[in-house]
Amino acid sequence: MAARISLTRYLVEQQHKKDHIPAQLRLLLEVVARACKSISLAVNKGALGGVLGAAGSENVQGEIQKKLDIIANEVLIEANEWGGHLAAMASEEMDGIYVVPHRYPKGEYLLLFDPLDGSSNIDVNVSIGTIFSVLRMPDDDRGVDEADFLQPGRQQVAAGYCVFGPQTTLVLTVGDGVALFTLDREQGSFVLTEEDLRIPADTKEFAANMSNMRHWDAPMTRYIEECLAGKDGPRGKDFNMRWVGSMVADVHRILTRGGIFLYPWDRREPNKPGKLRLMYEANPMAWLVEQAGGAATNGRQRILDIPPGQLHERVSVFLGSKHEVERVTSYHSEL
Ligand code: AHM
Ligand code: MG
Repeated sequence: MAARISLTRYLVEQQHKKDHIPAQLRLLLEVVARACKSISLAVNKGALGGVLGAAGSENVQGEIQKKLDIIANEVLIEANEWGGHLAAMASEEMDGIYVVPHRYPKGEYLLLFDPLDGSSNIDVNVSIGTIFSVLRMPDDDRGVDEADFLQPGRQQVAAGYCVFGPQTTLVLTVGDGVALFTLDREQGSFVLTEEDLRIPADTKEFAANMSNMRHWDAPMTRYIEECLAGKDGPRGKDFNMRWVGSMVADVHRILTRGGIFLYPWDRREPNKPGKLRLMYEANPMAWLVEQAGGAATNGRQRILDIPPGQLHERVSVFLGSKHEVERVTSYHSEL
């Protein structure tokens, strides 16, 4: 029987292979994985752990926070603040950045996360997850501030997510392909179960919240209408639709069997470029998808090239199978 490869062993081997995972980054990723294990346990307890329902507060974006949003945020902060690998953290659930307190050693990395993605699915027992992104502190010796985080996604040094579904799976890239680890609950460790995930360039499956269709712009409407026209339409093939409503779960399906995920701008809030967040959701997912041979754009440009203007910036997202993302992106440039 082949030896089981733990997350630690995978990271050590990556370090030897490429020398691009410094010890601090390896520690950081192991701590994030450990935090994901704790969140997974809380998620699994559900009503028995008193973790379901609303927390009675709103985040900086005016969204109602669930108890698990706050629990997951605290777990990630407490796990990561003392290890000496981080300078600061930023989260979808916090207004500003969280600078590592002076009593702890300061590291050279920045961690960003959506602690609990798919909040609307928590109470209905549907897959949810944690998304994370790691940047390096820019080279200078002043204190850390929000501007240090405003780096384009192509500068990420690690990105990943953990899905809490029928299995708990951690999906990770450090810039050398995408690896998938499954949580062995008895052993309490993440075990490598798939290496080098690849997204097929073509697909017949799309993921979009179709209830928003009447609010979309012309390129998005055209793309979906052509998919819906099926075999008799311009695409000449029937499309299937899947929409979980948790980006982690929808992207996980795409990394597993292909597909395209679309969350476009819509005219109800014309000044908002999209619903999803660039730094906590779009960037890490875009890098994972690119590392698996797919593509990710905002309809006009590669997501990883967008210079962020602010921490909680929103963005339109088109990602997944390369030929489909290229198609919907080309429709935007024809406007
Ligand atoms: P969240 O991070 O607060 O859970 O919001 C992000 C989620 C994504 O996971 C998902 O793709 C999207 O919001 C679904 O939103 P909607 O149901 O409004 O279409
Ligand atoms: Mg989210």
